[in-house]
Amino acid sequence: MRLYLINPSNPLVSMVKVKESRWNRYRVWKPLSLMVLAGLTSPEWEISIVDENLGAPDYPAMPRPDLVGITAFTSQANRAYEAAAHFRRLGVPVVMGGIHATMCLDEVMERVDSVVTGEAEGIWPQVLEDARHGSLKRRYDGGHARISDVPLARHDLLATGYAFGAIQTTRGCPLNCSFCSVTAFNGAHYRQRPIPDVVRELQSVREKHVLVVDDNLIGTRPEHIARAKELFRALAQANLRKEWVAQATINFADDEELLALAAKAGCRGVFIGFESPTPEGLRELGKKFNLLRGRDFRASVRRIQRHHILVVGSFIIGLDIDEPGIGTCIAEVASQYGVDNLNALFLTPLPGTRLWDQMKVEGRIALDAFPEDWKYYTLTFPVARYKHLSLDGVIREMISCNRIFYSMPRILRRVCSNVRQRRKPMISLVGNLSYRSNSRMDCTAYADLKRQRGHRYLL
Ligand code: B12
Ligand code: SF4
Repeated sequence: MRLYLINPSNPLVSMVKVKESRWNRYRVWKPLSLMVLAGLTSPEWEISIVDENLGAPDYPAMPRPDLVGITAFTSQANRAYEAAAHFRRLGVPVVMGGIHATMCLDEVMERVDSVVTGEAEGIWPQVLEDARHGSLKRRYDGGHARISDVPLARHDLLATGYAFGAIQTTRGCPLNCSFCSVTAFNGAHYRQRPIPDVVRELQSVREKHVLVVDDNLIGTRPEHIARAKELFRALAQANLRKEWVAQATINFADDEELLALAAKAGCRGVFIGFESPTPEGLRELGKKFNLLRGRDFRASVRRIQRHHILVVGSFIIGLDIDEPGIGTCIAEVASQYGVDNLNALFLTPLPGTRLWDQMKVEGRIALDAFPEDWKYYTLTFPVARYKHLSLDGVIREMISCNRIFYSMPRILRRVCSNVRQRRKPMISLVGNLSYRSNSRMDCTAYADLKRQRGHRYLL
């Protein structure tokens, strides 16, 4: 029995973009979901993982599979449907799962044979069994998996050539910010994988550099932090010589022992959502965690960096309180905080979030010719009507934010400080140049967007 597991291409991260800028090599990441599915698949299936981001596959020249499984973030949905249509024309059953299939069930059901919502661990073996007997159901619901059921992902199945490997150590997030789909999809209950499983899996990752995909590596409560420390101790003891980057909330900075252990375990960078430079903005987004009284973001960033860990700060442009000048304000605040990279994104209503419900009711989703328009849901396009910013206005804010933060003098200043503090100056330089080059390419993309969809922003 032959199974293809497909990660559809996305213009944001595909190799096409890598040809435009070689820095983009560092933005093509492994589709961990498919490696996990492969880990759940019994040996009678011969599995090929096809990552279309590595280049367009020649499906007609490939042997006919017995089953196709497709994953997709919302921004990949269109290409997912094209791939599904190709295999369905050949009479091959197609199953789709992942975040988009879960949040847009009806749309996906019209385009594939079977949909799996939620996490796959509890249901995938059943799907395969049904497929083997030619009795696939139209819909399966995996819900939230028991964390001990998460298998070791099949890292051996993907080609080399990626800059980073990938691993997951926890699922879920209790914070439920208005713009984020994680709590809606993975639940508010924070689930941590057994530490021996994580260590064993990391041993099987081929790459030296690894992305820990957890939404919040350390969690929020004392028992979460205690477990994170235990994990870091185990990783250090296993001496795997991996260097990794992860996502965490700002409380990562509050515990010196945690930081020291993380660094010892190989942590070299952390991605932190600051989201908005003002308390009003944080309240609007429901990011209450960042509102802790007395929190000094600059001091927090410095504490993390003292452990030779790079900090990437993420901010969102287009909030209801954002007015002209927000782009400059974010660039200045991010520089004041001292982050090594700034990742500025447009406020985007993703299906399944509270923000989606609110904007839909208010008639503010401008790009809503679905499924075609999903390709713009990369957070790098303004897809909504913003309260105080027109289409041109919000684009101007994004451009000025990136121009200021990624000006050559500021990049050089940051890299010099990385050299002084012995904090991976080469990685910092590559990161800064990659963001700079992409923000330049984005300007062309905005011009195309305005030409093709500009009229849709007028109320
Ligand atoms: C790692 C990650 C990335 C990596 C991508 C790596 C990759 N190629 O997969 C990078 C950094 C590149 C990335 C980029 C983006 N990401 Co991202 N990312 C994540 C993150 C943190 C973890 C994903 C992951 O690997 N999880 C671990 C695996 C095991 O879980 P899983 O993918 O959910 O898979 C399970 C189930 O969904 C299911 N399943 C999945 N696929 C399939 C397929 C079949 C057939 C079946 C049966 C089951 C099934 O089974 C799996 C096992 O239980 C998630 C948050 C999250 N918790 O999911 C956000 C998340 C997926 N990203 C998100 C977004 C918005 C993006 C971007 C569009 C924007 C951005 N700038 O961040 C870009 C664009 C990417 C693109 N390709 O278009 C949103 C997606 C929301 C949505 N509706 O699409 C999420 C949910 C975060 C959020 N804040 O809401 N991302
Ligand atoms: S943005 Fe981060 S902290 Fe907020 S719900 Fe999503 S994963 Fe949790």
